Amino acid sequence: MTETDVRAALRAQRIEVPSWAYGNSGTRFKVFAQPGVPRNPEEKIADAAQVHAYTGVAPVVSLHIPWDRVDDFGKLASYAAERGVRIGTINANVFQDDDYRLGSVTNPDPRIRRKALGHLLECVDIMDATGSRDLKLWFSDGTNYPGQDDIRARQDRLAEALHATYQRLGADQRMLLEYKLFEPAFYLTDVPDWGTAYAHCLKLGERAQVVIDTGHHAPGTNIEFIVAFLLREGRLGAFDFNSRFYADDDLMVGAADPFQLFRIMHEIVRADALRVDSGVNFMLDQCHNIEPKIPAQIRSVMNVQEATAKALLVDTDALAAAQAAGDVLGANGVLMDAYNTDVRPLLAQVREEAGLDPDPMAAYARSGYAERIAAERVGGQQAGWGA
Ligand code: LRH
Ligand code: MN
Ligand code: MN
Repeated sequence: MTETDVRAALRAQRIEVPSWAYGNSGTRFKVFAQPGVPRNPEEKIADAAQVHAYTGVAPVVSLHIPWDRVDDFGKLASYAAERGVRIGTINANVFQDDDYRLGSVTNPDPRIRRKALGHLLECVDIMDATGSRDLKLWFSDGTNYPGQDDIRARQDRLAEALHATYQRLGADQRMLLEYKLFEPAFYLTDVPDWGTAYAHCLKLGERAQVVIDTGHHAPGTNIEFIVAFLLREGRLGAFDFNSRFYADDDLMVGAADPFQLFRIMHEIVRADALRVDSGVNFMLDQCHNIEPKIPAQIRSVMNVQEATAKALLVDTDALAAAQAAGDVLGANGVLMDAYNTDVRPLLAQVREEAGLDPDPMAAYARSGYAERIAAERVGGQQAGWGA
């Protein structure tokens, strides 16, 4: 790839941000309120628009329902457009209702299963109103004790709900199924891994795709293998990017393990899946419990850009030659050369060429936006957890 091609690919890259990153969040021990956090979905979108204004690559905001419920989603979409962004993925939420204690779509009680399915279908109505392509499904469903429920029956119930939801999708809409090893269920999770998600998606049809949330694996899992495999099968629909040290920490992507992020982006570039029309959606799914939220989102976007730039700089000819020759150290050296390149000057140049400040963090800090929202907004909304 020539340097011009690399710069063009970086300019064209798109990263979607989550509405919930801008609200107050925390752990089950404490939610620390921050000054100026959004009081409603409109203000979350306004904050997301700031991230796009300074990075130029984050024009899409993902919603979580009911956290972002409004009366008129068409109007919310117009509001987003006025701010220079658009509404992207709609995330369903069947994990915060007392009825879901024993599961949502896998619950042994058919009444509760119907209620959960009703919510999933309502999310597709919302997609119709916002013009969204993707419905993202993550189920907290699972059990805490061996014998608590029948593992196979729960898979049947899950398949039934997925099928009904898939049937409701419009021709241009997709269903993205997200897996997670554990939490909140501690013994069994009904969609615990990519294999389970992939098998359900295969049965549903081409517009059912797997989501990789980078924080949802056992420690030591080779995530780039999963990326490569799903890309090869045409079933990688999206990422929820974040980083983790222990479990589902939801820290800033690229903070815990920038090398892993580079390895993931290397597989993306290798499969030519960086293109906006590749079908792979690159989303952040993070919480900023102690750090200021808008700068943390800007930093996260920059971290993805840096990993991407390094992946684009891999000398693919030299890598292929070393691999073909069985040159173990040579091949590894090619990859490490790219990873160890300081790409910050290149990205600064890309931003300047796009008419942006080369330093988005400093530009945002200078803008006075943080001080303005702190003064204007009183009584900010919690992101969703424990609300
Ligand atoms: C589950 C998850 C999923 C939810 C989000 C808030 O852990 O990653 O994507 O929608 O967190
Ligand atoms: Mn997620
Ligand atoms: Mn998660």
